[in-house]
Formats: sequence, structure tokens, C-alpha cells
Amino acid sequence: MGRGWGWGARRRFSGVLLALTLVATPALAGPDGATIYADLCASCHAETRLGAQGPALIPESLGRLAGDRLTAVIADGRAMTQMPAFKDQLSPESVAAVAEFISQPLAEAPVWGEAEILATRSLRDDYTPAAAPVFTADPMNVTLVVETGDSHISVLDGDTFDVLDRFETPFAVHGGPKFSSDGRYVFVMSRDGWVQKYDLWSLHEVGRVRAGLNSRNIAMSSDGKYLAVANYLPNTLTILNAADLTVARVFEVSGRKGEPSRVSAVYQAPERGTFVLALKDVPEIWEVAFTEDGGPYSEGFVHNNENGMEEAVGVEKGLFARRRIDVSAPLDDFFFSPDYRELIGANREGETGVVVNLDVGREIASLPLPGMPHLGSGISWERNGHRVVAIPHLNEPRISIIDMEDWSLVKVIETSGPGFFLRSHDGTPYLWADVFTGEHKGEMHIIDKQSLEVVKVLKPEPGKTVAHTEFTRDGKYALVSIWEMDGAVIIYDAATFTELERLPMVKPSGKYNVWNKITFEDGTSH
Ligand code: DHE
Repeated sequence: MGRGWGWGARRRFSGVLLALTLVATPALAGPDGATIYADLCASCHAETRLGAQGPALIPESLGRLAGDRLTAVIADGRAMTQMPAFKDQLSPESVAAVAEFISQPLAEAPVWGEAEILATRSLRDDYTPAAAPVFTADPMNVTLVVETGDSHISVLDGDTFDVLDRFETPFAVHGGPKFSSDGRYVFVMSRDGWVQKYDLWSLHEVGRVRAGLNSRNIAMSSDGKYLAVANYLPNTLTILNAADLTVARVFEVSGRKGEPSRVSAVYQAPERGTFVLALKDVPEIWEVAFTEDGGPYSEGFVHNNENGMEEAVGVEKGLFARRRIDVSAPLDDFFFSPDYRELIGANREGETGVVVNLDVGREIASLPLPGMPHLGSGISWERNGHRVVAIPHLNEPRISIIDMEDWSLVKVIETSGPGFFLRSHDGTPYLWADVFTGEHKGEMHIIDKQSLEVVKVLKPEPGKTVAHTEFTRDGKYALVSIWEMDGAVIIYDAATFTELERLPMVKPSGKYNVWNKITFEDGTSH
């Protein structure tokens, strides 16, 4: 299930499989998942189940891969990966036993500190940094397409849509890759905690390191020096030096009273010189300074208390000074006002969202947001002199539009199904909203940003998942994924919605334009 797991090795295994299966299936006790795992799976996924050439096989990583979906992967293998099919060698009972075994939590929480992280760090010895881009295309209009089907990223020339390079990524890339502010380097994260650095001028990988064992997302500091990695396992925030992928700091994440917590997500707040993260198991937000002198927090964090009086809230100073902000419930997902003074957060199981003013360090408003709001996909723009934010809901066919000045609900736009991603651009009057699940998963809604009406529904490939849009630097073209193994990226004229071209891709997911990302273009994600 990963690099290095060859067919030869699999054939060597098959000769002894019958014996192994018999050993693993005593007549009375039934098959023993642990023994089968040790015999057949550990060579790729590690005895610890934390992953090696193949991905980690622990509940945190398996996520929604449970029940029939999990047994199907073991029995049938995974197309376009090194994961073989075991159905000819294991009985359905043995497959179920090993699925049950890998679905159990690890007996002990693994240690993953600086030493363990550094032991995984590898820099490519065939990499030489180029003095200038090795291609003639506009480096600011380069667009990356993450192809999750076979763990690759295609690097597209945003003018001609030619593929400049296609490089291998770690398995299961999640979230948006993060660019250095000059657009030269990009950092990619996988759910197993691998962080990969790639040089967009040289079109070459620089190296990779495993910053966590199960990770959520990454954030790049605006000065390009640090990369924060939000982890579920262990309960840490890892801060890497972006230059060489060494460890700058590992924060053990726990609440004021020492309660350990996973990190929901981390983002950079450039105006504040901080990383902002939410704790998933404790009702706290953290702000961590990334400037050498602690920037605005060089004297420690202060905030205005309920009486409007300034008071010190943290004694930490300087680089990586940390401030804790209490919230009423742990936040799964959040979004910021463009000046990063306000954070809009939600707990996906709740019915409301909250607005936290980061300057004063407390909640200032609540919002009606039922139906699993996906704030991480929120986008904002100016409408009638007010900034509004659009938020999709993961299990309801609607998009909420909120006024960011008085925090009122402006409109709920009905769509044909629950969506995952929204995208727009200053150069277009429309926002593009997908439907990710259900019978209408092939539909893309085009919504007028001023009237808030759906003006068109595109159905490029009925029955297939059509999702995630990105624009070219000028906003003239929209790139949309047909999110299937035999998928494609469709190039649309963003003004007429005419399909211009299809680029064949292997389960393309997110797409990221260098310019739109590094300039925080209105309508893009963090
Ligand atoms: Fe994501 C971004 C959380 C499931 C594909 N997703 C994000 C971000 C968060 C998040 C916090 C923003 C991070 C960033 O870019 O820095 N995602 C979650 C979940 O909590 C959820 C619902 C459950 C989970 O398993 O973690 C979830 N996400 C998924 C998927 O099932 C998707 C569709 C397929 C996959 O790759 O796992 C998926 N998420 C994405 C993508 C982005 C993303 C493609 C980046 C979008 C962008 O435009 O920036």
C-alpha cells in the first residue's frame, strides 16, 4: 500500500499464505486479526500500525473507511496503489478479523516528539535549487491539481493548461497546500502527518518529514519561516522550520487544567503575526506568535476585559508566545474576517456559530448555523457596501450568507444537495458551489454574488461527483474537478460557463492557483 511494496514481494508471500491463514484461524476461536496483521500487513504498514511504505492503519487514519468499505479495501485492494487484493488468500472471516483489529485504538498513545519527527526527515539529494523558474510560463499563474486517486500533484501552466510537472505526494493529501509568500515553494500535508516541500521554480521535491501521526492541516507564517501542523495524534501542534523541515517547536496541546486535546485546525493571521488554532476537545482557541520578538505580543498578550480594562492574559513573550482564549464550546471549524480581528467558529454538532473578537479575546456574537456548517470552506466578498460570508453545510442542501458587520443572517440559498466547497474571484460576479453527496452530486451551482440567486446549474457529467472550483489568476477561467478515478479537470469560461477543455486526471480533488493563494484573493480558501 505504498512506495516500495513490489509485486515480487507479494508473490513471495502468497506461497505461505495458506499456512498463515490456517495458523490464524483456529477452529473454535475464529481468525485472529492481530496474527494476520503481523503476518501480512505489518511489512508495509509497520508493526506499530503507524505506517511505513503504506499508510497508518489506526482508527484516527481510517476515518470514514469502516465496515464494508474497509473490508472491501482489504479484499479487493486499492486501484493505482501498491495495496494488493487479499480475497484469494483470506476468507471473508479473516478479512473481517483484520479489519476489526486495525479499527481498534492503539493500546498506548505513541510518542512523537522532536526526535521521532527528525528521524523521518529526508531531503532529496538530487535537488538543486534553480536560480530562476525552469519554465517560461507565468510562475504566478501556476495552478496545482491534487490527484488523490494515485497520490500525485499536477503542476499546470495557468495560461495554456499544459502540465509542467506531475510529482508523487504522500498518500491521502488533505487540505490546501500552502505556498511561501513569494510563490516559490509549496508545502503539502497528508492525513498521516507527512509534510512535503516542493520547489515550484525547479519543479522538484525538496524533501519531506512526518510532523504528526494523524494531522488536520498546515499553516505557513507570512514571513515564510515557519509551518504549523495541526495534529490529532498525538495531541500536538508541530512548528517546523520551513527552510529545512527541522523542528522549531512541538507544543503539547492541553487545556488550562491539563486536559489533552486534538487540534481542529490552524491558520495564519498575517496582520497579527500569529498562528490561530482551535482545540477540538477543550473550549479554547490559541494564538501563537511567529515573529522573533513576539511582534505585537512582545510584551506578552493583553486583552480588554468585560469592563473595557486592559489586562495581561499571558506571561509568555517573544517567539511562539501563546495566548489562550476561552470559548463556550470546542470549535471544529472556523473562518476569519479579512483583517483577522474576528474569528467565526462552529462546533459541527451544534446549531449555532460564534464570533470571537481576537483583540478583546472573547465571544461577541452568535449565529444560527445548523446542519454541520463547513466554515473552513467559507468565502467572503463585498455586497451593498457590506462584507458577507457564504458558508456551505455538510449535511443540508443550503448555503448560509451572513453579514460580517452585524452578524445577521442575510439569506439561506437552497441548493440541490449538501456541498463541500465554495470558490469565487474578484474578477467574476459569481460564486461556484458544488454538491458533494446525494443524487445531485454532479451539479455545480453558479450564484450571483449581489442578487444571491442561483443563475445556472452546471451538470457536466451526470452521476459523477463534480466538485471544487479554482480560478485562474485573472478570474477568467474556472477549473472544476470530476472527482473520479477516471476523472478530469474541466476548464470553463467563467463568464459564459462554456466548457472549453477537459484535462484527464486521476480523482482530482483541490486545485490551487499560486497568485490567488498568496494574495488572499477574495473568494479563495485560506
Ligand atoms: Fe476537508 C480542507 C476539515 C473531509 C477535502 N478540510 C479542509 C480544511 C479543514 C477540513 C479544517 C481546511 C484546511 C486547510 O486547507 O488548511 N475535511 C475536514 C473535516 O473535518 C472533514 C469533514 C472530516 C475529515 O475526515 O476530516 C473533511 N475533506 C474531507 C473529505 O472527505 C474530502 C472531500 C476528501 C479528502 O481529501 O479527504 C476533503 N478538505 C478537502 C480539500 C480541502 C479541505 C480538497 C482544501 C479545500 C481548499 O480549497 O482549500
